[in-house]
Amino acid sequence: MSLKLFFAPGACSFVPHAMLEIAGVNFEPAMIKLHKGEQRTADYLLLNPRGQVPVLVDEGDVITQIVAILLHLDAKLPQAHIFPASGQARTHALSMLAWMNNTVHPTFTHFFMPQKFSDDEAAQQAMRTFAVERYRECLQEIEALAAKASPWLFGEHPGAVDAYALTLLRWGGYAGIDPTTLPATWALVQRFAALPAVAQAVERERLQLNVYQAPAT
Ligand SMILES: N[C@@H](CCC(=O)N[C@@H](CS)C(=O)NCC(=O)O)C(=O)O
Repeated sequence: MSLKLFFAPGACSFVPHAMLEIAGVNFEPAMIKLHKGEQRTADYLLLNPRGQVPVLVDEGDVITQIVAILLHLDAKLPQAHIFPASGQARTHALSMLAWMNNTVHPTFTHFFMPQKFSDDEAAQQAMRTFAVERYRECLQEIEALAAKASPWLFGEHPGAVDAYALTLLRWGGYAGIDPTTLPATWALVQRFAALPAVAQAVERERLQLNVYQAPAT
């Protein structure tokens, strides 16, 4: 098996990164430094013309988009329990993953990279302010789910949705949202990060879980 994952520290690529570690398979981690623009080098654009992580290369086949990568890995590595195997739990886990990827994630992008949506500085500032409030609402929705975790968001195995919850809660810190104000998610995320396999991905990405900085008084 030849698997290579292109990831960036702290980015959404953490989700497949953590899942590959949980699966316990050999894979080649390839770090892309987004702040250095490595996603826009000619070589990387040949791989993914959209200039984004994650990219999974499986036996030479290039796969982009988190949802597709995770479904591919889930079929290939059932021992990882990336999603519940069947039934309602699987359906609802996929529904939550889709929402995280198509709504929560882009809401953060409107805060973090407003320049992708407008070249008007005043509009960018307004967008950031608006997006933070929408993002807070999204995290509160995840918090309601985390409050019912037993013990993970979708059952007995830690899965992709737990990993995405970690990434999204962590990003909230950059948006000025204190993760400890979302106690069920914060507890879940800390538990997830402490799993020995996940800790490998956290270590490789040098992730600090709580990046929130209280405003100076
Ligand atoms: N819909 C894509 C989103 C990927 C994405 O937004 N990746 C971000 C990191 S979280 C990225 O590579 N950003 C770099 C850039 O846009 O320059 C997916 O599901 O894979």
